[in-house]
Amino acid sequence: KKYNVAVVGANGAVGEEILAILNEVSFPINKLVPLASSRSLGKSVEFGNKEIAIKELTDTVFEEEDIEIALFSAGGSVSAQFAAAAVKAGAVVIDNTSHFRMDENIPLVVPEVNPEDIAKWKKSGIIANPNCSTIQMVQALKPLDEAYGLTRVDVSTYQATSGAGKSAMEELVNQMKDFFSFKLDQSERKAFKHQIALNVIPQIDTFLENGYTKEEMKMVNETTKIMHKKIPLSATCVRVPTLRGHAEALTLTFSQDVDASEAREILKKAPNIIVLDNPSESVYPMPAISLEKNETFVGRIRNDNFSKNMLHMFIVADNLRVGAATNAVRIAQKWVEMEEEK
Ligand code: 11C
Repeated sequence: KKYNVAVVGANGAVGEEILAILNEVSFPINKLVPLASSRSLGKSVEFGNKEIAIKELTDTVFEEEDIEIALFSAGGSVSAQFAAAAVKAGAVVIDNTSHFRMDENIPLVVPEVNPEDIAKWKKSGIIANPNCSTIQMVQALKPLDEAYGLTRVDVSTYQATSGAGKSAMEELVNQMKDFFSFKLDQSERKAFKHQIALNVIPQIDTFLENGYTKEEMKMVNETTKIMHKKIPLSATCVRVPTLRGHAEALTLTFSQDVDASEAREILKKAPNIIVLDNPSESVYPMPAISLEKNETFVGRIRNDNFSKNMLHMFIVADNLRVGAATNAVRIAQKWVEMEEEK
């Protein structure tokens, strides 16, 4: 069977990746309908070798186009306004925003970790895609939790500007240009509260009363929901002046002693994980390596110097792909597989 698929926010940073991946994996598409707000009317997107005109996102378009799968990636307020119309038209919504993630009637899925939760989609018609920094982390946590029992996670992130969208990437590039013209002090600072070129900013999203940011609490709450286990987790999320690829330094505590070489072998067998771990040859994950890749890279896997039940590692993934578009398409693939098995 082939499906009528809509991509909402088709010309955004994540939307463009969704289209590229749907094409790469030869997703069974009957008709592809790129949707965006009226501001994008007259524009088109590339799909395979074809240019497809963007249609306006309205309450009626899902019904008119007979959409069966709707991938939303245009911001939480757009999902809040239009997801219900897609569900009403009979589509399954795979939502890449934070809007529905913590709703108890809506599954939050990373296919390598909790694919079984997809079956709960019927309750609401919606499946939520987690935050980018959560997805790559839980992919690495799951096999190690199964082997050793995780009791705590401490994570510091190094997140690329694309996490904040295309305009944030442009802001970094423009600030770098301005630096070389000796006018960085006059650069626009809109996407980030501070200069991002030649700087790092220990704030992603807004602060909550507990002293953590929303991004940091997403990592806590989403991990609990995806892993079906309350794992004490503390995150420090930092924006760094890269364009693509989020990096994370993880400190993991287990209920038993753990051996780094054994953990390395476990991770090598884990789905969609690539171990890059040869420090003597300076081989380890870096954002530049992750670009346009659909795997999460893990390296610097080492025992703690003082506690036998702790491991440290460094993980990197393309936030627009693994952290967003690839995960959404993998959910769609799994959904198709499950529906067709019925
Ligand atoms: C960032 N993680 O890097 C954010 C972007 O909840 O889907 C993704 C926000 C989200 O800025």
